[in-house]
Amino acid sequence: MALQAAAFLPTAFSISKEGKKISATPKDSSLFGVSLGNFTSSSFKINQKRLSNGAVRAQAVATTPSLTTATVGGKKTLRKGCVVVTGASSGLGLAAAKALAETGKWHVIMACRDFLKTERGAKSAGMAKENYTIMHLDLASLDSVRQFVDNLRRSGRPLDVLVCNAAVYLPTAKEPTFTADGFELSVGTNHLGHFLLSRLLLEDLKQSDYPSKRLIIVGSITGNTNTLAGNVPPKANLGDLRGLAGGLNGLNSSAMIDGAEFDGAKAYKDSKVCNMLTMQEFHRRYHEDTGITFASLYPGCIALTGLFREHIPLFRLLFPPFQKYITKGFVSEDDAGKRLAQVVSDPSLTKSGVYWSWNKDSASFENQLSQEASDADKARKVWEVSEKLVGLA
Ligand code: LMG
Ligand code: NDP
Ligand code: PMR
Repeated sequence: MALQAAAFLPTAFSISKEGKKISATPKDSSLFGVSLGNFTSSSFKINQKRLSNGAVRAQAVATTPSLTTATVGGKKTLRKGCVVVTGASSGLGLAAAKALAETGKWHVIMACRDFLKTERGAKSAGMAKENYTIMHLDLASLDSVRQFVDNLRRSGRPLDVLVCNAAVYLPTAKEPTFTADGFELSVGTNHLGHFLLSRLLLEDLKQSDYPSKRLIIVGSITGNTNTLAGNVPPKANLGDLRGLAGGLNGLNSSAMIDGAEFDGAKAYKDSKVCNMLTMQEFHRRYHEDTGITFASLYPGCIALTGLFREHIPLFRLLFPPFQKYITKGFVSEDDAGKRLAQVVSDPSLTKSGVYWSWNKDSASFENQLSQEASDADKARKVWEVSEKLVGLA
């Protein structure tokens, strides 16, 4: 379905709030099908740059957000946005894929390790065939991550938004298990697999001409020790990263980031801290130059997803009512999916470096991360050690 340029208008404007550059390749003096003649010159600066391929790229920097007189350029239409969602076979990822597909403005690449499960999920969510593509990705294998990136490039689809959503949680495991590359499975999948994926796909995001390019990494309250939930033992703590630096292999190094004894629940929470630190490090390194929005979020407690499949049956029985009636932090998959979809495409959520949460009325707000999850020095170290582990440095 064609996308009307009007859909992008608020995006273009709110970008200006961040002083962010947006780019387009206008054939005439229009920006995404909107005649530039409608903008007052005081509010837009157009810098024309000649690119290496000879094309002219206009960088429009809006300086005021209140351009209400702009009109849509009649017949002009735009392509759909293309979003990759990892772990879209169930839970939050599937619900977000559904919410995005339903808008008709997005083509969702469902990046999953289980094709049939994903296909069934998409069907039962009522997703129309033309709105999604399933592509194989096993985050517990760096080869698979590289293969996925190749396949995506070969598909010829642009990449406008990447959502790092997949995760495993192994709270009852007594012993660590490992990825194909020998990393403890939860940090290996949730953090290192996504780290390589997002580093490689940054290039593709840079090349996209979409008005609001985003890289989203799903975080969680349980990794934040400035909250009650983050204080339920075992608490997240990356320590001095000695286990991560040793490769998390459980042989000549600990399977835990902090070098301590294996604890599956802690490994998950640690992985979420890495996710939130990585988002901020991306922001510091690349936001200004690329205009890409980097964001993380806590979508609420989606107590009925597959995330808890490894937990004891009693937990799975009590956890949903506990969250619904006691903490009141419960959110349905559908509602959580809409929240993630907002972070993907809502024109008002273009601010970069933010950890989004939602209040009781389901309104989004910029949340505060814990001290460790916002420690810039630790973020840099996690980045540098992770680079080595995934073969980027
Ligand atoms: C650890 O166990 C593991 O050791 C570790 O390996 C790892 O798996 C980790 O984070 C994962 O879990 C931790 C956990 C096990 O223990 C704790 O969290 C310690 C406290 C446990 C105490 C549980 C019971 C009391 C709950 C009180 C909550 C405070 C509010 C008061 C409420 C009073 C309620 C009567 O714990 C569990 O697995 C238990 C799971 C926790 C869910 C709590 C459920 C409790 C409440 C049940 C209420 C249900 C419904 C009410 C709805 C009404 C419906 C009309
Ligand atoms: P689900 O278990 O429903 O979804 C997790 C997804 O990750 C599944 O699609 C799963 O695929 C996929 N996955 C796991 N391992 C791999 C792998 N090696 N390669 C590719 N995909 C993989 O859980 P949720 O929807 O709850 O979790 C989604 C995100 O939300 C996670 O990042 C989680 O940390 C976060 N979150 C969840 C909360 C909650 O309350 N549920 C709260 C806060 C954050 P498969 O189907 O093949 O197993
Ligand atoms: Mg928690 C406001 C209170 C709150 C919220 C929002 C969550 C979210 N939890 C809260 C409170 C509590 N939890 C309390 C008081 C307890 C002690 C009974 C408690 C326990 C608890 C356990 C055992 N909670 C858990 C577990 C898990 O195994 C889950 C976990 O830690 O996964 C890593 C979990 C969660 N609580 C949450 C959320 C969102 C989770 C799981 C999902 C996640 O972080 O991704």
